[in-house]
Amino acid sequence: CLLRHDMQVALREQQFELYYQPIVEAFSGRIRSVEALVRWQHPEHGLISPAEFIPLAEQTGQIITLGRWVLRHACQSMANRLAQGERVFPVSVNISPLQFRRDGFLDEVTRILDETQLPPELLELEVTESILMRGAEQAIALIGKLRERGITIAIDDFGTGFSSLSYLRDLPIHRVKLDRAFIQDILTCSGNAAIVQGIITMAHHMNLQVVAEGIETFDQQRDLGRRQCDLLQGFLFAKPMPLDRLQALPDRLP
Ligand code: G
Ligand code: G
Ligand code: MN
Ligand code: NA
Repeated sequence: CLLRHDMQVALREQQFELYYQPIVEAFSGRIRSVEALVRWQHPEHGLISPAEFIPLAEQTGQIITLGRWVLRHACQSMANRLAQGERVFPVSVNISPLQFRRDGFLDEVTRILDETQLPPELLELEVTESILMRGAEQAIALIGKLRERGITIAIDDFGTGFSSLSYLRDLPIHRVKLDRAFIQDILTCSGNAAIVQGIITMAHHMNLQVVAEGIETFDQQRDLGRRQCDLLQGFLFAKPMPLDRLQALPDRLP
């Protein structure tokens, strides 16, 4: 498989890089954290989207090596900036279900935090509810241990899976991220607006924060603000960008 080989080369020759997208407080626009999003700068095919190569990496198992690189690189980059006295944000890293379920994931995270000296409070992990599909009890226990270490845990793409909502009650997470599919037409689709409002109300009753993804317009921002959504992310505030460009952003967006 060509891509499998290409990915091996890419890992060795550092063709991957991380972009970061700000996540802002809904009522103030203040940057509260950043999500790390991997990019592949392929020497022949140019920039390849993770939407293409993450599923492939999951099929070949290379997501384990790539995921470890992403986690280490995100932690190291933030820790370096901290050491240099620069402005830092908690960094949110996407974790594939394969990576999460693999034996030794907790040790791997612990080792990376040790080696990079990143304070655990500056690390957030984004997992999807699919981690519950096989071995929900194990997943819940692991999330509890990560949380005990001081790491923040978010459920990504919330509302798009097929799990029962009652699992939220048993998961020791900090926040949920509303999928952009619900946000896209929130102003015109009363069904999606009702789902979003229901999730926000339910999450707050469980002391969870809610992040809305894919905010592209001021009207969406205002609407989510009125619905008491806590945090917002989307092109309205900033697109994913290299770390050095984050430094140039004002405290408040847009
Ligand atoms: O950045 P972009 O919107 O193109 O990302 C497309 C998809 O790839 C999203 O679903 C995002 O969660 C996923 N993705 C981006 N970076 C990573 C990563 O480092 N690890 C994993 N597992 N998924 C990622
Ligand atoms: O699955 P996940 O939530 O990790 O995916 C994040 C992806 O969403 C990234 O690839 C990012 O580029 C994309 N994204 C972020 N903000 C917006 C937005 O406002 N509009 C659209 N269309 N995509 C966005
Ligand atoms: Mn994500
Ligand atoms: Na998402």
